Amino acid sequence: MATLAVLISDGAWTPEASASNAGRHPMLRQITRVTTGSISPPRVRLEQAETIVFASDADVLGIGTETAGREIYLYDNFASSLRRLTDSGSGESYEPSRQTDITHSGRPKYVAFVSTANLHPAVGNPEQNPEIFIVLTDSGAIQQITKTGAGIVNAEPYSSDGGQCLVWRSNGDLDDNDGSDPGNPGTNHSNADGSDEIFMMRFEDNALADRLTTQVSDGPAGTASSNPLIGGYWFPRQCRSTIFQSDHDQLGNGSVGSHIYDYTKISGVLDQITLPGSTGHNVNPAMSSASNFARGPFVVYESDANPLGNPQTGIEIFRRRLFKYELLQLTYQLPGDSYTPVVSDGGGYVAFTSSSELLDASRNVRGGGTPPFNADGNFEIFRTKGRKQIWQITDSSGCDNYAPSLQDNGKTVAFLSTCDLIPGLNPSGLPQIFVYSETKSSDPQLAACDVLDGCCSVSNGCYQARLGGQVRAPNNRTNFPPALP
Ligand SMILES: [Ca+2]
Ligand SMILES: [Ca+2]
Ligand SMILES: [Ca+2]
Ligand SMILES: [Ca+2]
Repeated sequence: MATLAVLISDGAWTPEASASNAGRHPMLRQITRVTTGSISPPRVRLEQAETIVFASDADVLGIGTETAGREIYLYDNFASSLRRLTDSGSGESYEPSRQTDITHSGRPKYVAFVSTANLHPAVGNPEQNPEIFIVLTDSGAIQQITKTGAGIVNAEPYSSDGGQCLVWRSNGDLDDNDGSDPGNPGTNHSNADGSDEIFMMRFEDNALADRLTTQVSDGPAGTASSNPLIGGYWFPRQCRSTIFQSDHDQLGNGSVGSHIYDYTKISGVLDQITLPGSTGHNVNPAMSSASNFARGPFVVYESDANPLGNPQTGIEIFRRRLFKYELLQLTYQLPGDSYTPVVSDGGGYVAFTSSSELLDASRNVRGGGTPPFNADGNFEIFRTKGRKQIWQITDSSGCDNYAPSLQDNGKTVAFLSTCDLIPGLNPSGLPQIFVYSETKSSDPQLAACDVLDGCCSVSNGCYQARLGGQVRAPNNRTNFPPALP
């Protein structure tokens, strides 16, 4: 049972605790109530967090609505309505990216995903292998991006904020960039060996019809590059930087393990985000855009390496500022591990899941309770701001909170939880999607926030995040020299 329920019955939220979040009005909402099946990590739309996309085979739309395979769903975070975007027949659809934003884009909003179905017969997928598709969320029209044969696996699609580019992983041989575009010179890589590589595709027109695909990683058979992302500066919201992880030493500098790389579209150059020549398991990158003040972009990732010379503490979260060579260690605790970070534009907020005790008990903690705050070491959702502040967004035991997704201003965090965070609404402990958000006092959703509807707030007595100081690593920041040539 979630500790939150205990706190409610104890009446532990004091006016003092409420005042600690002056100007912030947190709400915690449960947006699914499935009774069977599974749900994939949610993906929050970046600018306004209007929508949350996920895949599921569960009874998302009510009892009896479970599906044979996974399908893609879109939740309207303002209207609190949910709709299914795919109908995959004998196949299934999964791994959706977030809905694209349209600021400065001229392109329609879409959601990229993987499907083994034959969703666009004019192109066709008779082999029913995993292909990349996009669904235009206003019209419902579906486009098939890849057309590959049996045995080819296309996976992990991720769209740039404005939808101009898509990156994904594939063991296919998909590059068609002849180098004639000086702003996108490409790499001349090919993939006859069928290893897992990262491909970056740019839509050349707003109708999303003309495409140019570049293979940005290059490893031999048996190696894998994965977890691609694409983004970069806010303006012009193009696809400058493709980030990915690889277990192949892409630059031949003696790196061992898994490392994170940055491909620059306008130059065709590959850089290494993690320390060149080092050993470690550096994975699960996420990337922000720059802030409006050109602070960033930032890449966050999890690592068991020890790049700052701290005592080895397991898997911790790091933040690397592109172009500045600045590395920050965001978590540090001997017990427990931290995973799957996501970062706001400008790098201010980072959310992640952790089994550690991360609030410094020697400093003032707002929001009630006494340390330790995660003595049972289950996975809780945390959010940091800079190097000083940390929120423990969930407080639970005997269940897990994981797979956070972050709005680009850092104010909305969607995540999966098997906990009964809103008392009585997840009695069977299935993975459900929850949304933590901070709103204005005038937000009508805050006024309507009712526990029976799946909404907890400070004012209805059901929710308060804890805000405290971070446990700091002895060394938590450094500037590396530019990557070796
Ligand atoms: Ca196919
Ligand atoms: Ca290859
Ligand atoms: Ca640790
Ligand atoms: Ca706990």
